[in-house]
Amino acid sequence: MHEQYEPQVIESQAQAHWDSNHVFKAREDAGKEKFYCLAMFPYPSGRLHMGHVRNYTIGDVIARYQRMQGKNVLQPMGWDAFGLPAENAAHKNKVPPAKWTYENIDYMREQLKSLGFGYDWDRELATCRPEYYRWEQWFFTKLYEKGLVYKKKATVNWDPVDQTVLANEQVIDGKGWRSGAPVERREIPQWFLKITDYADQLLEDLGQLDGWPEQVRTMQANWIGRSEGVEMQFAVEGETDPLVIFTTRPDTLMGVTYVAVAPEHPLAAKAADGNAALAAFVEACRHTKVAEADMATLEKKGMDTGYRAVHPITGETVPVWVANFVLMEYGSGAVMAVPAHDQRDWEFAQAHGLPIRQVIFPRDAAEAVDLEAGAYTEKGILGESGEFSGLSSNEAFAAIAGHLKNAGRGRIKVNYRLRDWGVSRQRYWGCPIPMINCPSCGSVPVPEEQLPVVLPEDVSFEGVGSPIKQMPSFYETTCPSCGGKAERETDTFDTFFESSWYYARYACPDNDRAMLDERATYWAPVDQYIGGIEHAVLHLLYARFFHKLMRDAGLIGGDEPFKRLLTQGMVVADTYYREDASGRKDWFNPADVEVERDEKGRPVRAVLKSDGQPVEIGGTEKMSKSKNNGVDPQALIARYGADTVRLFTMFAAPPDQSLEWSDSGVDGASRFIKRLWRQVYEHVSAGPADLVDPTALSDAQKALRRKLHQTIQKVSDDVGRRYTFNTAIAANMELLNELSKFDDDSTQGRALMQEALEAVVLMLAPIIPHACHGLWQALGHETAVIDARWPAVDESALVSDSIELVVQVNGKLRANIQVPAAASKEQIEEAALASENVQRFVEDKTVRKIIVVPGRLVNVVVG
Ligand code: ANZ
Ligand code: ZN
Repeated sequence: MHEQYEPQVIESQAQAHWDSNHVFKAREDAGKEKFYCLAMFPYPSGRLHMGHVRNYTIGDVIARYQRMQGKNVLQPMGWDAFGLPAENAAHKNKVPPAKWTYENIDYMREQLKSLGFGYDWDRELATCRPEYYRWEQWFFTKLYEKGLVYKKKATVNWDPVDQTVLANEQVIDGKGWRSGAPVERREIPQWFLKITDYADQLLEDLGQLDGWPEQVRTMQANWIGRSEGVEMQFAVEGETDPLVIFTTRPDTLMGVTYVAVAPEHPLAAKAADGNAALAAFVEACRHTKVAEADMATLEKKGMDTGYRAVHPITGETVPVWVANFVLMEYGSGAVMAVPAHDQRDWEFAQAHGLPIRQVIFPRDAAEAVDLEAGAYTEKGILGESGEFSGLSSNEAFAAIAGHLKNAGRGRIKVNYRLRDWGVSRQRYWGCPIPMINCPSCGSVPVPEEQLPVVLPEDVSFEGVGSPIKQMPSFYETTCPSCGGKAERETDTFDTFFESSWYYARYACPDNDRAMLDERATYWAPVDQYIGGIEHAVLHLLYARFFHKLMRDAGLIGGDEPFKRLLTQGMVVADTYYREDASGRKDWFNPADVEVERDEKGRPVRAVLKSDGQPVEIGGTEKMSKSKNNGVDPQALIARYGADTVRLFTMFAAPPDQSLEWSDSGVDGASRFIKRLWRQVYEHVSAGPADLVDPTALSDAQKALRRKLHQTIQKVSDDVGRRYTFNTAIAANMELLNELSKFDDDSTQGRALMQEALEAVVLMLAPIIPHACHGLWQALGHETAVIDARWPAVDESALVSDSIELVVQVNGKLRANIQVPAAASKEQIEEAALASENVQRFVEDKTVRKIIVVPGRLVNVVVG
């Protein structure tokens, strides 16, 4: 063993051992309990950032721990390789997106390898490869046959100068990112997946996910947005078709004073025909479309259509308005407005002088309702509601729904906020949608034997828009159905499509005859999934949806893809900047700044290293390019080794909380590994050690062994159940401190040191696997630590056979002593008097009496 800890040497030795023995190759084995550990795969942006390092270290620690539990572990890695940045880079550097992507993958793969992550690289996949995406093309055509795929017009961002569709991120302040031209909204035909058919299951099955953070389940539930209400019809005077509305509060029906429709509603269009002012208003709404989330705070604009709607119970008529806060995509695009009890309706009524009529009254008659200030939105008791007056809101829900049903004017209905998933993107670097548009047959799926539809990779990126849209060799084809001339779809899939099923494909990435096989059923579900909270809704919802689709196609078992989910916190760091006269901020990387800190480690003053002049301190923020506060993991690996980087990221914070970057923390992690190394070095330098004989230990040895097994117990719980790797590391540090104070060269002393150091090495092996690989060998093992088992707690070492007693002299606390649990009164008295501190207070005085309170204290009375 080397005296010095040399990370570069140790790390390449350990990695060479893992590689040549294929230790991370996962094989299906029905006789062994499997554990599938997956961290969300990266987009190959060019280099790893600290967020990746943290994510993948957490995954690797869990995977290695589970392996030490004897489980059959699968930990794969791959690339979420399609997406817009590759196209942007292509424009900027004139390299085809494919080349850029593959080069990035090659570089980042080496980075991951240098961090020592235990991946089964034989299962590596990249979603931009035809071997991968052909199966999602195939699956899409199957879903089309099942009626789960359809085409409809949807709005896109259109750049009128570049004549191209823009992704949302390419629209900056309403203008195209390249042309700077104001972006228009256009309606074009696009493909949709019927995720709404699965809304109820997606909601209900959240109940199975008790291994997910509550917060994520709530976010998904809110996104799905189930609401139970009543759908009813208001006849429109002079029209044959009634207006259909959806309400969650049928109890407020007698308080309706107007009806409102969305600007896109057919009735609005009809009213606008011949009404120039209304037509202009409808047109203006189309241009200022707002996100659904902003609807509540929107200024309530609207116009009267002139139509009158007939109340389905009273037969009274109320005006029909067009209102900008009514969404065409939700319910039926029309609402019954109850300004007394709905805040949006109230604001609209206030703005347009419409009547407000209270029909819900507080249960507690003393409670005041101020309809001048806003709507009264609570449930309560009905009043001014004819035959329904006196009912509670809940009773009235049923009574009014029943009444409408009998009259043939309504029914109870469940609505979901969830919308069908639009998967068409007008981008190049994505998976081609496998459809053909035939002038006579319409949309025809590409037949199975013609798949994959391969995306040409060798393209020039001169013009704007997607190259395949200008490439007849790509889009010209014949119709599979009639044999006539036809054109391929040139849109590509939303990249969430690829990431929705990759976890399953890792089970059988080499299958060139089927999307999935029985190996997927063996490995599914993922036992532990790890990734960022930013994916709480979309990615995780789409993957859950896809799993159910694949299940229903008989391709995989189980209802859910991810059994447990860990959402890791952000990596944050201090920011530094200077502001110029125009208020523009120039951000400096923390590595280029000299910082003075207060006793709590907070920066108080900072100067730029290059010019010695002060810079402003901007606070701690998520590492990002825009704030220039990122730390490059590669530089750290080069300087300290991978184990230090891994140890720091796991020690600095629990995995689900933000991790504050600190140079001194990294130094500390490095020093700890060196200390551990030295401790083992000193121990093994003295020659081999015997096995511990628990019956032959002194009290001090027993105490240390108790500490050791208490530590194993705690760390097993921290790593295995609580996932608080930081406290697991802290417990090992504390134990190592005790060990360094334990100076005992006796046979049992050295045996105990051997037992303890082995346990520390095993407990740290998932976190700093390279150092532990070397240390395990140094401790005399023939087999590698990667094949070792997690240390077991020796329960008998935990029971203490000595107890602590307090010793008083004349009633004042003077010492604590350890005595055998079975000690006699005489032995206890003797031990108390023998204590150094007690002797100091007894001195030459006479001991008059000794009182022993068993199990608690000894009082020595002197005089
Ligand atoms: C009358 C009413 C009275 C309502 C009241 C609420 C309170 P959730 O829970 O989100 O489903 N609504 C229905 N369709 C709409 C659309 N297309 N655009 C905007 N708003 C719409 O909410 C359903 C409620 O949202 C419905 O119940 C309706 O207003 C409104 F005291 O009807 B309510
Ligand atoms: Zn045809």
